[in-house]
Amino acid sequence: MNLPSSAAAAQRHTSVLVVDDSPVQRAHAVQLCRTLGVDLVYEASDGHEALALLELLVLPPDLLLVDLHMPTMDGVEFITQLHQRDQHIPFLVASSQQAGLIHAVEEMSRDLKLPILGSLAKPLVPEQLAQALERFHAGAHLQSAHSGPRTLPPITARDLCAAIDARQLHVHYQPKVDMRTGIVRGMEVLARWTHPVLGRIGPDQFIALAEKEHLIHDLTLDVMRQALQQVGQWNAHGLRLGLAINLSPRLLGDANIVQEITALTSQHQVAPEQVVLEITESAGVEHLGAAIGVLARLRLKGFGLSIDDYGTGFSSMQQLARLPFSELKIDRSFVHGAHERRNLCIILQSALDMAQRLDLVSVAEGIETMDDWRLLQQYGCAVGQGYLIGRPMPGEEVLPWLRQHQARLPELRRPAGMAPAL
Ligand code: G
Ligand code: G
Ligand code: MN
Repeated sequence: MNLPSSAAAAQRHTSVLVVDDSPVQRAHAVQLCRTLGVDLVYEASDGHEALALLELLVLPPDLLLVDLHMPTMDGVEFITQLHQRDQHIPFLVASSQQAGLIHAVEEMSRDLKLPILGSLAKPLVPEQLAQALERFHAGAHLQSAHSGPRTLPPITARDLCAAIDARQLHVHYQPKVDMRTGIVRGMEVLARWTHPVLGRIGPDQFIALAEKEHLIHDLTLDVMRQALQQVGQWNAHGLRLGLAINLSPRLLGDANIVQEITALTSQHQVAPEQVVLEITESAGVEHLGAAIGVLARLRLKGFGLSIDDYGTGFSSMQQLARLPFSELKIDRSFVHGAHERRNLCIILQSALDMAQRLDLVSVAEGIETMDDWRLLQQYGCAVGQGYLIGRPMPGEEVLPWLRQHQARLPELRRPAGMAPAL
């Protein structure tokens, strides 16, 4: 066997715990680890046994190799339990299960910020295990292990309130483009906060706080004011870009919001038809009756209404049928990597099919690669958004970006021979 990395691995005194119920597979994994220079290999035949062993060991192993399908305690429960016990040992999933299931475990792990290194198909192949060990030694696990909750001083409602008053919140713009031509349809407005001490704080850290502490109203109006002012300026220069603004469902309980939003748009001479309100679903709708009324009135005034993050949580079919939406924005978890994942393709196709039947403009967010872009074009998605097209950027970068984007249109255009599937 020609294994150049084995010698390198050997110098590092690695210990591995193999968790697998099949004696044959386990023996194979143990043997491979030894061949690759791992100097201490432990074994367990299911999650319970592994947890018991880990309690006994004074020095935990550096790495776990975990099978998924095992009797009594399966691999998923095992890694979840480890997490609950605050044991953050990097692990590799080794499984003969179908790709969709393994992907789901990877996603769950990333979501929970577990130190997953990756997954290997069984039976294990020496080269792949060697590469995984190399990645481990290169510190690939450190990123996920340390990207967990940051231990910064907690942000308080007071900080946020002061920031809104002190105009520390500003906005970035991310393009939404036509998927047939690549031409820009509009810009989504995303709130940003630069704290004088803590630096940049992401909306994932302050939107939920704003919702909980009744600051979302003032925050949203501040964001809207800034964006409308910008769009008013662009309009004045003959550049007519649509605007997409995130609207928390919490705001839909307040009937005044319709009046406040329309007052702002007319003040900046922006037509409601130029604005799409993306209803995010970070918080549920409290008074559905009142919310439907507010949405209906906004729609009657001419605003577009988008259901954001479709496919996660609150955007159930029932809601879609009851609320007067004009756009369906498919969550990026169904978009990113779809070209290589059959399950995602199926979900995408059915979401796009439904959007078409309900006469909604379909939008895919989180497009990062040309492969995913082409796939969505083929499926007939109307509008696309994502890092492939453009990252969120400050207002002053939009004009230079637009000029550069112009040069990419031939590449982005739907190929002549490609007939949309829908
Ligand atoms: O770029 P990004 O990290 O900016 O945004 C993270 C999340 O925060 C997105 O889901 C977006 O919908 C939400 N978000 C960003 N800006 C606003 C805003 O002004 N209002 C609301 N309600 N949500 C926002
Ligand atoms: O849920 P909402 O549509 O409001 O989400 C916007 C969020 O998505 C922002 O945090 C933005 O920075 C992020 N985002 C936009 N495009 C991409 C992308 O292509 N990939 C990833 N991972 N995030 C993206
Ligand atoms: Mn959005």
